[in-house]
Amino acid sequence: MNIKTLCAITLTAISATTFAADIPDFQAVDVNADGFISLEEAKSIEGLEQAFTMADINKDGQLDETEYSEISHG
Ligand SMILES: [Ca+2]
Ligand SMILES: [Ca+2]
Repeated sequence: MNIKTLCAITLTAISATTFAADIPDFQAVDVNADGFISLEEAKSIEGLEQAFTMADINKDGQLDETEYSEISHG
């Protein structure tokens, strides 16, 4: 493993930890209370837009509570 790879892994770990600590409750992000977080709703949370695609496991373009908990609780 070279130093560049190590740095990238470390940075990813740090940002993931920081993000998990700051993430609000599902209900707080689901503004229209339809049980899903849309990309529009995700945009209001700093960092969530970037994590959105990765977190959307079933690729339906929305995050359900299970998918959201994956990023909010690690
Ligand atoms: Ca919603
Ligand atoms: Ca989804």
